[in-house]
Amino acid sequence: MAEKRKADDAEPITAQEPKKAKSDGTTTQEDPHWATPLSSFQGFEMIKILNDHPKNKSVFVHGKFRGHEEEAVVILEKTPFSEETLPFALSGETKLKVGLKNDIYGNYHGTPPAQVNGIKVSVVYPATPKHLVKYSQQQTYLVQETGDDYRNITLPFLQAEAFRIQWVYNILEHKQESERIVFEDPDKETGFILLPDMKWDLKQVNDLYLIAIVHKHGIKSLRDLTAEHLPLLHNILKKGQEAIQEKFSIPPCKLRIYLHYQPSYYHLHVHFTHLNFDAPGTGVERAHLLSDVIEHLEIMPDYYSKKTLAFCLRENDQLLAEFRKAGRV
Ligand code: GTA
Repeated sequence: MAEKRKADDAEPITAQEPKKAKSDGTTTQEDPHWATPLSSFQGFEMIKILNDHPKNKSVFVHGKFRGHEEEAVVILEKTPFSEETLPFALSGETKLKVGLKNDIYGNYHGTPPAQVNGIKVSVVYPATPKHLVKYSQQQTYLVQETGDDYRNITLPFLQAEAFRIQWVYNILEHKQESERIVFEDPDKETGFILLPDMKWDLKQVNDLYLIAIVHKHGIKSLRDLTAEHLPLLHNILKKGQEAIQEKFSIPPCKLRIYLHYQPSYYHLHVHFTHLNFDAPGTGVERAHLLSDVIEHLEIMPDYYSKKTLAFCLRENDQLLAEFRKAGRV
């Protein structure tokens, strides 16, 4: 019998005991049906397009699998070209259908061979109502959160409503994605794991996206950082840059290294993206460069408990309702 997850994804963000998970991704009879990796979209029934980004060539779809009650969010994204795959695209195997031919100008519809025709697929299954809100197109509003707003409005809300971070514990305990780890410093205070972000398919370095997840538990976000965390932050910056240079030959001057505020997952992590890649969440209302964070804490040890931080909230975001209730938006 399939295990039914709570409709609400909420889980306390502190002091939770990580649940057990298998390291090899295999499943057993007792596992819920959704624990098995998908091999196709057989039986998928689309309910709604939640969001659509023609510029990024991605679409966010809400759906279900026939015969199962859990809902899913599927993200489909066309992948960039790379130097390695271009020879396959520009070969006799790519069939061309002429759309327009005028003097020296031509437009065609091309059907390239399978190896260059892949799409990136991300699936959240079972998806909760909070995931549907997160991936839906909505009006956004800029909020100016003071230190007091954080303590009085945001923090109590987070403690009750944050997204599950079981996936983070699975990585830190080498129960999942261990084969993908690029670098690990196991120190309990200053250590971290650097690995490819879920959004990167590792096919080409021009959209490189890695995350460094700290080993230390209990640092929820930028707001919790003080000068006490400077050794941790310096360590992530230095060793993260070195590891990326060594493994992907990308120098520090080609990396954008930042934290999100607000993040979606309240266990401290740092994003490393290629400077040429316009990754989601790099706008001034969300991304905080790690080098700036370090400098702010060096100048003022409790900077982030005092600083007013701006971020966007979406119309259906419960936190926006809390800010409205408090007359802060
Ligand atoms: N390796 O299991 C995981 C995993 N999960 C569950 C999340 N991440 C994971 N990485 C690994 N394994 O960059 C990654 C996320 C994200 C980071 C958490 O951890 O990909 P954050 O806490 O600051 O949260 O970072 P963030 O950035 O909001 O999360 P997310 O999911 O990236 O959403 C941000 C927005 O980006 C979304 O609202 C959506 O508009 C867009 N987006 C999300 N996923 C995709 C996608 N696959 N393709 C395109 N756009 C996307």
